[in-house]
Amino acid sequence: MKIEVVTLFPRMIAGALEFGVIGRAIARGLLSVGTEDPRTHTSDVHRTVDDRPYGGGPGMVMKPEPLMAAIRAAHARLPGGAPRVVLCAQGQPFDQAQAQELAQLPGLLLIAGRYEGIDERVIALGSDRQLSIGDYVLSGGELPALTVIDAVARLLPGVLGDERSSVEESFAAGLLDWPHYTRPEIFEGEAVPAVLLSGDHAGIQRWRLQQALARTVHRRPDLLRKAQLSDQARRLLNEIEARGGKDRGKQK
Ligand code: 4F9
Repeated sequence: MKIEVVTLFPRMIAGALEFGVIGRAIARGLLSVGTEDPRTHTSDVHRTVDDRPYGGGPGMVMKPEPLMAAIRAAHARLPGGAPRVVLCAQGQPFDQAQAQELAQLPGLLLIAGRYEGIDERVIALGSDRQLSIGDYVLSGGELPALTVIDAVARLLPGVLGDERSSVEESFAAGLLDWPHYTRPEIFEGEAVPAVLLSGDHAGIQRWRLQQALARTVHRRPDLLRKAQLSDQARRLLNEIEARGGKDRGKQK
């Protein structure tokens, strides 16, 4: 997959992608991420990329000409039909379903704004959709662009060990994760749940699913509406709801 990011801070993108699973995916050629800086598309001595808002008010707006030129230059390096996505708080919520959709594509263009925003005509003429990573205001679209890249990249074939992705897809898809433990068996007086030491594989799977369901019921009940639950998960969920939150305080 090829991704391009239009940004005034290309080193923010390149630097963050050097590490871990994603850094390795890029090194192995499973993914490439390029950048295009609108400042390189200016011709005045000050290399101006922003201007005052029509109508007045505080802050500056990204001016359209250099931004549009950068979008066109970056888009031309991608396979045909790559969507041009603006990261902004006004966009559609970005979620795992969106990540899965984007991960099917050969190319993706991400547009990260700075200042108070970008000229609305660039959104109309130079983008295909807008995505938000959450309801908070940031200093720019770079961290949201990196968030999208990370979520998409880990879905690409070969980026993760197959084992984890298949577990997530079928077993507890759309639920919060279950608790994890490693050695020592007792840490600061707290023991690992006995079932995890039992060697009873089916019992362990049941416990993990039960924990994932209970956490989701208590912390993010909104997620349950979208989750695709197996028959076993349905049964466990009914038991949890019948207990009526009795196990709420037990496991944070
Ligand atoms: C972008 C916030 C996407 C949330 C970009 C200021 C943003 C954002 N999701 N805030 N610039």
